[in-house]
Amino acid sequence: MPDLDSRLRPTFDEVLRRNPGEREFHQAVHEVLSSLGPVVSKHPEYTDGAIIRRLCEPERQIIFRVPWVDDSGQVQINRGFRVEFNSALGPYKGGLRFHPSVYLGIVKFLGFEQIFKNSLTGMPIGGGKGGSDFDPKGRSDAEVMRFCQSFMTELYRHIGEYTDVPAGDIGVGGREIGYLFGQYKRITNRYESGVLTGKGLTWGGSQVRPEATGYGLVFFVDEMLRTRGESFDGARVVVSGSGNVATHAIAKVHELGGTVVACSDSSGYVVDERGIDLDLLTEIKQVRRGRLKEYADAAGGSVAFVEGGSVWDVPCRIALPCATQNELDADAAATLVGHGCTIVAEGANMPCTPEAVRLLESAGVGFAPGKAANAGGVATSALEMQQNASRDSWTFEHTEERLSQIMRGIHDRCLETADTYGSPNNYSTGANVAGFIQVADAMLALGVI
Ligand code: NDP
Ligand code: 2IT
Repeated sequence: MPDLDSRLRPTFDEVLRRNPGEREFHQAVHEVLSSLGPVVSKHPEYTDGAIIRRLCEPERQIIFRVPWVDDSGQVQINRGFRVEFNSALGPYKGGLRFHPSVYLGIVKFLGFEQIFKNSLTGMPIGGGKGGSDFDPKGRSDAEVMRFCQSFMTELYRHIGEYTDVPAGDIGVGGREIGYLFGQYKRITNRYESGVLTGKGLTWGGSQVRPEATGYGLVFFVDEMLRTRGESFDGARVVVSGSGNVATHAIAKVHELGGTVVACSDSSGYVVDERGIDLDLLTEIKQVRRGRLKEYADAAGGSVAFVEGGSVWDVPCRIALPCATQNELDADAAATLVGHGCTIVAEGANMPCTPEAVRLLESAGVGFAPGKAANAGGVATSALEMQQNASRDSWTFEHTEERLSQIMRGIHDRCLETADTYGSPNNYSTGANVAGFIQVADAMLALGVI
């Protein structure tokens, strides 16, 4: 990792010492600190008040056992997490991830990113994240329900509409939020809609929340294109993943005139030169919870499934990584550059390795970091909280317009801040600095807590 400003190095060393083995958390902290040198030069009060040191230490970390009984009567034990990272701007807010790779380092990296992302949205939400090493793949609905009920039986005491408001992430969608909300309601005897977001439309959910992260990502890229005098019209796009974020990103790219020619899952990728057929993809991945290979089997003809390959080998002008952390490394970045890619925007959280980001930026590729480009999901969660608090529900059109304005606002704020802090056109610097300053100022105002 390249060296940090000498005033920030001791803070990073402290993070390394206090959080041994949490590689992804170290990576996320380093990435933010690497932008803050010019900020501490301009604002010594942030170092004097130990703001950055405090930001790197979660306010609260909860780890718990999640026992449940599978369909064959066996007792299964998973580990549950909720890291309540920072509440200077509002109640902790961030998703829950159910994936076998989840451990404290993943939850902390996601919670840390969430602080700055949520700040960038301009909404009153702090940062948190949670999840479990539970693997929903191949589990029946009844097993997922029993797991969610057991998970909430511990989590309920830590959350609340004014305290901490979880939502979905990898492996957690509408089905899981339903089971979680049901158990919360039962235990507390409260219909507290604002305690979770990503709810169904008939029980307190918001229009556009399922679509929001993918749509928001594409609105952000549309704005990047506009600053270059370009548009999605005729653009060849590659998206990784085929879950919630990927699916809705594909839909919006197609609506704006681009063509997504490839997408992936953890087993491989498909190339469909006619453009990914969203109805087919949704039926296989979201409805049947099947594998992407079935897309190629069903589409037949010229559609290829490449088992175990890298989707970044497929030439494109715009690349949208929407699967998971560190999925796009320096080799993939070099391949993209070689193929003439001009924009990489992160729908996932931290999908590009630091080496990939350096390579892309030095090659002049427009790079949008996740904490800015994928903020549409949590921003629409905040709109869901707003609707719950006022017992109102807005139309699809109104909510999508709000999302679009928020994403275009984040885009402009990144560029203006990058300019002010001496890194014109650098979206990473803009996002880190703009996200940081708002939280830092609130922390200063609230005293040493
Ligand atoms: P889903 O569970 O709906 O989809 C995840 C997709 O990524 C699947 O296609 C999955 O493949 C693939 N994937 C997951 N883990 C891996 C892995 N280790 N290697 C390769 N592929 C993998 O999750 P989401 O779409 O909600 O989340 C995707 C990303 O977007 C995550 O980084 C998440 O943190 C981020 N994000 C999500 C938001 C939301 O609102 N949902 C908001 C902002 C960011 P398979 O089916 O084979 O597992
Ligand atoms: O990473 C993210 O921003 C999310 N998974 C969404 C969080 C939320 O609270 O909607």
